Amino acid sequence: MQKKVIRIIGVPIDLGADRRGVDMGPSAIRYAGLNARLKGLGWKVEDYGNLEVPVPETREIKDKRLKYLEEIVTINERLHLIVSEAIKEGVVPLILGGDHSLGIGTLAGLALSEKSFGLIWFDTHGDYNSLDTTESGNIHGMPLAVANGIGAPELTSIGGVKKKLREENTVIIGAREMDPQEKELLRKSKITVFTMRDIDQVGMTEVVKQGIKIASQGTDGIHISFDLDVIDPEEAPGVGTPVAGGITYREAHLAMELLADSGRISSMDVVEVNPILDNHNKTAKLAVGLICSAFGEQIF
Ligand code: 4U7
Ligand code: MN
Ligand code: MN
Ligand code: MN
Repeated sequence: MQKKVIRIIGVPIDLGADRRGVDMGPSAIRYAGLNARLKGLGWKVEDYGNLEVPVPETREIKDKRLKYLEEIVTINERLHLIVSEAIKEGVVPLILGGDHSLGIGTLAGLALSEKSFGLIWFDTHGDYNSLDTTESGNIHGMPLAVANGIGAPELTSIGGVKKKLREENTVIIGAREMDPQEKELLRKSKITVFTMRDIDQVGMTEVVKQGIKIASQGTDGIHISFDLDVIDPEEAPGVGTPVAGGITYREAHLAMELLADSGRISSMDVVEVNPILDNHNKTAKLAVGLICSAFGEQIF
């Protein structure tokens, strides 16, 4: 990987998760020393600061199937322009969440570029709910579907009506909890899903190698969307939606190290860190470690 510029963009949003504290994620991750560590790796770090995001107490839920839709549209409209500008300038956007609804803006921003990107989505969840399949109405459970053109038109049209991802170059890693109808919807797509069972059976190395291969075919780079809840809650207690049986600390690092070796990382989202549920910023520190592994830190 050529060492150049990383642009950090904080998105302190928890509207997509219906208020769970993940709005404090960007602060917690910066507090854990992100900028200095990246500089230590030889990157030039431009911190864009945080986007302005309203707090839920000042807003009302208008549609229970799409909570805080208007606000989430506004934020992602802004985010997609910032991400697309970064790509145009040849800098690496690193988006700190915040809940995963910001993935809508990131992917829309990447899709505006003339380059094409594969996508590796590390998550416990499929994030593939539509407004017909969602049981919660929380938009952070929808970004992958939205990027694939499925969902509320207000969301799918951010950055234009075309699809924002290439299904055949899209991979989910670490899945272990999906809603029944969400599963059906995802099975109809060409997205590749590596579940926890796959990781148990063949190992993280094999899963990530296959993932990189799939995300690389015919693309110019790979976007990583990393939901910290993919990691086991023992190691990452500070997440919006903890679910037992996740990947280990080392499996997570190994995945980032293999991706760094591929030299193909174009951009990254790090989402769902919840400092309220965390244990002395453990999860934010882990997030910083993983970002550093993805951007070239080596053990030896
Ligand atoms: B995350 C859920 F019902 N599927 O839609 C939903 F289980 O970004 C969870 O991956 C979504 O953390 C989790 O609300 C969204 C639920
Ligand atoms: Mn997610
Ligand atoms: Mn998740
Ligand atoms: Mn859940």
